[in-house]
Amino acid sequence: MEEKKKILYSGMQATNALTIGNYLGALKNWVTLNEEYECFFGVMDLHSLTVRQNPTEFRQNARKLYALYVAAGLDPKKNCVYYQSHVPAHAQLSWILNCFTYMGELNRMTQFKDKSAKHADNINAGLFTYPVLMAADILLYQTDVVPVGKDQMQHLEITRDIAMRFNNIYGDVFKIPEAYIGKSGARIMSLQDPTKKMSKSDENVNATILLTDDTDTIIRKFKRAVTDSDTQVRYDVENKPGVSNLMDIYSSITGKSSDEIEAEFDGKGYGDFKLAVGETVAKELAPIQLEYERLLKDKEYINGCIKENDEKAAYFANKTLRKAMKKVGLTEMIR
Ligand code: ATP
Ligand code: LTN
Repeated sequence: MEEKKKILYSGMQATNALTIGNYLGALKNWVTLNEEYECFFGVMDLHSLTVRQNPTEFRQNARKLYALYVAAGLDPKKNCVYYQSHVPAHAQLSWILNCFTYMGELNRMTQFKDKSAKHADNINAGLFTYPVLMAADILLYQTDVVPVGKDQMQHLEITRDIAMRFNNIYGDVFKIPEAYIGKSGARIMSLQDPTKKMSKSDENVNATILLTDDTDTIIRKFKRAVTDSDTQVRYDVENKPGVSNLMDIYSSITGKSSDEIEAEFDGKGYGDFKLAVGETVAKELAPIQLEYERLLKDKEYINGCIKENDEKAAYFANKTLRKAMKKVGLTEMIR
């Protein structure tokens, strides 16, 4: 008998355009996992509301994120690629789980502290309960594994704590999810300040490579990338963070080790190296960009995929939601 595939869940917020950090650190890995697991990938638009959005741009960004997921290789016929806000069970379970989460736990979340400092004029309750919604996302699908970056580990821990607390009272309602740490786990740094992570909300356009940047822009940005006064291509995060970051980027795409990269550019200057990194990234992104542009125009296909997968997600999510509602003693609807 064929073994049942394990369930994988992940997603990204639909804010701003994606960078190669999002791609190399998350999306590219998801693509490699989608044969092995039964996958759910959400456009996390409810989470984006924790920061004030321009409604028109926000709607477009969500659509673009969906198209990028698909263009990068998440086949919506094989994976459930859907919109979080289209499945009301997320908000419903989130409310229930809020009542099983302590203020003290949420107060410890570093992302909450960071984001409150960054958006001091809008420290809303959604920002505070963000991890509870994330817990609902994951738990609704009886998820086995969640590929997340280091920055999200704390949120996965709280998800596990909430699930165990609930299960201890009501029996096995939720599967306890595990983190999936990717093989490379590359953390891509800013091209302008290689001690800071590359972030899609960075205001300096030269700090990030967007997935939608054209070849000339990509090569120009790499040329301007901050390095050091040395000339040797050598991996040394401490003393040569800029060069090491470029090596990480190059390695994530080519699969070459740092020794191989050092040998390849031995005796050559930073100019040659930066050009090679730029060309490699541009070549990797070109087919994705082509497919992305095509998909954005093919409204009918994308709409069909969204509808189909929203329904599929809702079917699974509602099963868990109904179970949780029954366990806590909410009265079932009369049909
Ligand atoms: P923002 O700047 O809006 O906070 P972000 O660029 O940091 O966003 P997130 O939406 O927080 O991105 O993350 C989406 C996914 O991309 C997560 O899985 C995260 O771990 C991954 N990711 C984000 N930035 C990087 C990076 N620089 N290197 C590797 N992975 C990254
Ligand atoms: N918080 C995550 C996005 C996110 C997510 C999730 C990731 C929301 N819900 C569930 C994995 C599983 C982020 O900002 N990267």
